Amino acid sequence: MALPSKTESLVALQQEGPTQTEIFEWIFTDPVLASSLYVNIALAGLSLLFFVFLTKDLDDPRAKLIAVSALLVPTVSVASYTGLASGLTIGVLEMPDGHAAQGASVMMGGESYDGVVTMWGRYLTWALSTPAILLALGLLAGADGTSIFTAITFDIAMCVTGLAAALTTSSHLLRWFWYFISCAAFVVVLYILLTQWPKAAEAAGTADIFNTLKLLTVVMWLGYPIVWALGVEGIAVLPVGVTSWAYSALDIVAKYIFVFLLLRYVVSNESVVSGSIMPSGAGAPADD
Ligand code: RET
Repeated sequence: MALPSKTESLVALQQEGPTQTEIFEWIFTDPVLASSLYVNIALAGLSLLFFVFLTKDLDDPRAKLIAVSALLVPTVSVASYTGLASGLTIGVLEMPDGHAAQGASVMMGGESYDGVVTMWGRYLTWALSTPAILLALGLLAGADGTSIFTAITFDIAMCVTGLAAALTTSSHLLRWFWYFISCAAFVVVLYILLTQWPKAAEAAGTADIFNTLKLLTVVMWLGYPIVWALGVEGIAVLPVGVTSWAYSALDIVAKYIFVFLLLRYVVSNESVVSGSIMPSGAGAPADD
């Protein structure tokens, strides 16, 4: 048999990671990890059906926009967890020098692969689900268009730089630098949630529900960077299955319980949230 050419050997070197099938099957070897994904696919799907049923009779355009935005959250979740469960958005990455998991390896399909399991699909799909949460919250508070836009853009920046932190393998320091940038963007989101929108909600007559949801959001969202830092991406004190369940548990409260409380309010207070689909202040007639 002919020896492999130089190009063929290079290709083989580049294809060092596990296949999707190997990852898909490996997930079932850890019941904690497997349940953290499959339980959430089921919960997201069931809550989506329930929320559609709950909001089907809404009539007011603003109430409907809040509902559609809220419905996007479990919709993205079904896709996000299916991406992870199928192995499509999970990878094995070799950590740089200085990282606690540097030199680690993982057994998949009878083969040992250098690196740690990274569930990077989570960070990617947060860039879709968290803006939907913020849009629903901002509309509920009757916030102005500029603050909604600012909260959403900084939130997307937070998710994308969090993804960059997880995927950077060249330098340990740069991983934490990305993490720091992501935290800075998170601070902007927290600032708007805690200081701007409560005033708007007061004026809109939605202060009670807004303050409940604001508290739930702030407390739950603070959990995500903590899990990142303790999990395999950060100082690696939590194993993959536990890290995954920690995110899944935060998701259950920050997404399904959050959306349920929000929609229950919107459905029974349609006249309070009613109005134009434009955020307040937009499209107002000129003063002259
Ligand atoms: C990361 C790591 C880098 C630093 C920070 C993070 C914050 C993540 C947050 C995620 C919230 C996710 C939700 C998902 C719902 O679908 C990216 C973990 C600040 C706040 C609510």
